[in-house]
Amino acid sequence: MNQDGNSSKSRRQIHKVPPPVPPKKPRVNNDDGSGGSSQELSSSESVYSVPREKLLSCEDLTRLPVLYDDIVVECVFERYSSRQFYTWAGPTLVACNPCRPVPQLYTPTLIEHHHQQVKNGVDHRDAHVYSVAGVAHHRLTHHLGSVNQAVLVSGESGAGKTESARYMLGYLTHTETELQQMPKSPLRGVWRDKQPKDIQDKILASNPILEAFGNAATLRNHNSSRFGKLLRLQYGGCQLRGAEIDTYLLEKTRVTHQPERERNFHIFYQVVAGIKAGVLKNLAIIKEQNFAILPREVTSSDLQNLRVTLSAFRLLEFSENHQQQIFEILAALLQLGNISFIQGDKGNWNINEESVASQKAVCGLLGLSEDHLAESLTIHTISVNSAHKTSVFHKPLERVGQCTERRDAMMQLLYHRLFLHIVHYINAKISAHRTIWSHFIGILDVYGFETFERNSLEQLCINYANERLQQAFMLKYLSAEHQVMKEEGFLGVDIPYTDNSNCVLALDSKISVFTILNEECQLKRAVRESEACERVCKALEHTGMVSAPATPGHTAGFVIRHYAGPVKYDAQGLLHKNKDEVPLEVWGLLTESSCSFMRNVVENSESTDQEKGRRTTRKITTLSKFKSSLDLLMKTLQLCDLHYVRCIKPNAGTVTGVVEREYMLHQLKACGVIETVSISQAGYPVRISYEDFIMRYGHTRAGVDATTASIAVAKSVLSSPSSEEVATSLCRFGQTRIFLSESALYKLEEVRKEKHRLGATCLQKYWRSYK
Ligand code: AD9
Ligand code: MG
Repeated sequence: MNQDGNSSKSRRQIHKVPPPVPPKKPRVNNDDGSGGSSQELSSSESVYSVPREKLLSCEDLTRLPVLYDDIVVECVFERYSSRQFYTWAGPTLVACNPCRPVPQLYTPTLIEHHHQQVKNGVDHRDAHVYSVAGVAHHRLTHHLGSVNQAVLVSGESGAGKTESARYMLGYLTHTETELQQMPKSPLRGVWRDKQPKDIQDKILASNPILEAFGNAATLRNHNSSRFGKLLRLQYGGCQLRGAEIDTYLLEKTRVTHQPERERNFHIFYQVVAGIKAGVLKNLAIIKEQNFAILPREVTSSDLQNLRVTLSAFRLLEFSENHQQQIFEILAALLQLGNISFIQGDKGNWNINEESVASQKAVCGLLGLSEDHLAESLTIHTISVNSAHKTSVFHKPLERVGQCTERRDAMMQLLYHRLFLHIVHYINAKISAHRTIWSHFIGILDVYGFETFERNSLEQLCINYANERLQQAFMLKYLSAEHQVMKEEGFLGVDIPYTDNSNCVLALDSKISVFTILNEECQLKRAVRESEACERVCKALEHTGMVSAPATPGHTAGFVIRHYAGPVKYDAQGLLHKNKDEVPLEVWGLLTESSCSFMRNVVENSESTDQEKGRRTTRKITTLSKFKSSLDLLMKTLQLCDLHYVRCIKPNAGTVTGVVEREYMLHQLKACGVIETVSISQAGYPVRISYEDFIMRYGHTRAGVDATTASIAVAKSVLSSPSSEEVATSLCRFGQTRIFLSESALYKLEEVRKEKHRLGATCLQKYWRSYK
């Protein structure tokens, strides 16, 4: 029995036998630190001969003696089975979701342990998400001129991205507190405007609020993030000064439509639970009322979570009045969802008598006139411009679907704007003034690659984001590494990798899926969505990345060959969602509200001219907005040192104790871990030009001519007694740069620091004592 009381026998039942014939020849890791060379196994050697003990103790996949896909997954699998949920793949951390609480993995003692490991520069740090946060923090505060840091957390839905991001934030805020409290800390007492603990608590409090408004229970994850998030922790003078949150693509359609057996955003259930328990009052809702937009039951944990949300609101200085105004909008949304329509004598549509109470409640809560609300939802207003005047005509909507579409558009707009308002307000409370911070550590938690039976615009955006991040990963890491190895003259290093740039081009270049779908949305005439998809297929078939759905009679759409596998996107709803139009009638209604808070929420800076009812020649589509926000994100990431946490789910249903090996392998391949393993064995993470190297470390060695940068001079710097170890095993000399391991860098930095302290004359003495 292991610590969880699970017998190893039960695990074995799902331990599948690996395929007998490997599809590729495995590489043998020569493990001598020289890196680069790879050999083929002789036919007599078995690829399955790595003993279990060796797999279990192998904390870094790049140190496996046999670098073969099945062995890599076997190693992750065996470690997972023995409760070792983290494994390195070179600099990337593979984080397997334990699918159960493991509090002993996330204690202050462990934070301290990892902090010390990073600080002491030990070469082999324990695999843990704390270590990733620790290295990012250490690089920002200690190394070679601070550089912004970003940790990219990726993986499928339910793989553990949000939890990993939360633990990293926990590490960074905890470490900060420790630093502040150290008696001799240079940071003690430097805070003027805000207390450090105060700002940390506020940053932490942003999580429960954003999760209440942006997360929902789905079939894959009971707390699924329905938006992407980049948290940037702002540092000035090595101390945490504040933070800023960027959000991406909130799944606003969930407010009105939830997939079967899934829930709406948590906050709606919290509001209803709060009303029932008498915690929330004066929201024009009676305790017994049911709501069409809440498909599943309110549970006792919703009330508990409401209390957490409320205390986070208080911590972030949302006044009682402000909170009440937010809850009023949420209550109005619940009531709006209950408004239905009935056909009148003349074929026109009216608000159903049964929902008049809801209509009254909505108007009371949002400061609207009842007639204006009814009109906006059921009547089409047409303005015709002639030479002298503009004439306005009213025409009743003909189909009930048009009325519900109006109502849904209003609800989605209102909820999305409320979400943005809350993010904006939180940012105002937690972000530091630009003059007191210079660098940041970003933690990016975005939705992983998605493929369902039916995929729509949301999946297209999400998968596009993943393609871009994967591309950044490859450009900045894989292909760059490849290039560097070649340029530096490390021959024999041939690193094959999957280049997804063709897919990205097919999605967003001049003639691409995005531009064609956007063009179709600009047309004045109504366009059939299936025809638009046919155009996409025809125009892009030659790229090999886009094709028509294979099965005849299948619903219209197109298939894209993503790096993680092909995905078929349905035509239905694609253009409608891309247009994302707010009917002018709805816009007019909301902006004429007597409630100034509501008007402010709706008319925030993100409103486009088009939404404000102004005439524009081009419509801003969902795809173009999303692409712009991603371009901005990629620009930000380009200025950062990137760190990767690849989250892996042991099984599709996130069930405790079940491990599906094939499924794990699929994820390891899809997120590039397998490729990272091949590449990482070839290089050393720290690379410095000879010029910089000599400038920084040249004067630590007496007799070195620090004005000449060359391999020979660099070698002589490293030829001191204390650096012999560095010279022989922890560095390599390329054509233009020196390649160092983390521990080599640490040793050199120590020597340098000591040199400054002791002065040049004492240096020789230091060399001896250091040894
Ligand atoms: V989604 O794309 O937002 O749907 P995530 O964010 O990848 O997804 P999340 O972090 O929410 O997944 O994790 C899903 C669930 O797995 C959590 O609610 C926990 O129950 C469980 N989990 C994930 N990571 C850990 C962990 N390190 N320790 C314990 C975990 N449980
Ligand atoms: Mg999440």
